[in-house]
Amino acid sequence: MCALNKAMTIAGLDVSGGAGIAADLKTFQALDIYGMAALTVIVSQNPHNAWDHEMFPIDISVIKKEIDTIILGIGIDAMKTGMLGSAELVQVVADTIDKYDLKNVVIDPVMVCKPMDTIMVPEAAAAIKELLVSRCSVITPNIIEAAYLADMESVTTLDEIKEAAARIQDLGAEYVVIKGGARMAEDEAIDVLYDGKEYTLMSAKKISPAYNHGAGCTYSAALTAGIANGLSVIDAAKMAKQFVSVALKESFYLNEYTGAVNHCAYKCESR
Ligand code: PXL
Repeated sequence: MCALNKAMTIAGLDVSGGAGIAADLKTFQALDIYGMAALTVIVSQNPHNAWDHEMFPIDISVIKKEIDTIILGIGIDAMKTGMLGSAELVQVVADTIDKYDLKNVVIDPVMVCKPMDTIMVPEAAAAIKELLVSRCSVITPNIIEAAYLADMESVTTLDEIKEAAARIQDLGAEYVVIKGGARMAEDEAIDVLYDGKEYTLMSAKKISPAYNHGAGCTYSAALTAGIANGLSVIDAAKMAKQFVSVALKESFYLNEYTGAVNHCAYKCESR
């Protein structure tokens, strides 16, 4: 066996295992990446109260130590962010990118969580727009997050997605991938990648997966893994689209409130 390439996620723990660092590390493993995680917040779900989500932030001083362990202690080929949860932590991530001159940085803005479509922590969202968009290689908003970042009323059609991608790229992101997904108006689930010059459309048949919890995290983790393994951003985005489409197709029941996308399905399919 040879050594694996390495990736870091700075994200929250979804205790139910479907989203956040759980999705990221499972996806890294499935794509032959050695994954490491700096934990930002614990999200637990209450089985006695309709799966109500509760958030428990980790102290910023602890998160800084986690990041140092990974970056100074080991080193990475690529990184991603997920739920950061506070403007203060967004600033720490921005400073970390600058201090270590990090490349291959994927920002998954995680401003909304299904089934809600409202921005969870407005100050953190504003900080992501101000501090992280211009520091990343790729940003991967869904259409709600894209509308926020692009300052548009709504983003649902393909033309609106392209307009939003151009506006976000203008804020300084090298590449923008807007995950059209099930929320978009078209018949297909289309992801739009924009590099400032050309649009690349990645389309999949819109399936009605049984469960889609964690799909966004899984997509951006697969993209990060592809980049960590040396793929171009465009090839990594195409592979990530495949990875998440298969994971959605093979999603499965966990309990009466939720189910999971299947992080093993892509590997099984390509065997
Ligand atoms: O899917 C968004 C998301 C990201 N990160 C964590 C979450 C969720 C949604 O529940 O819990 C930790």
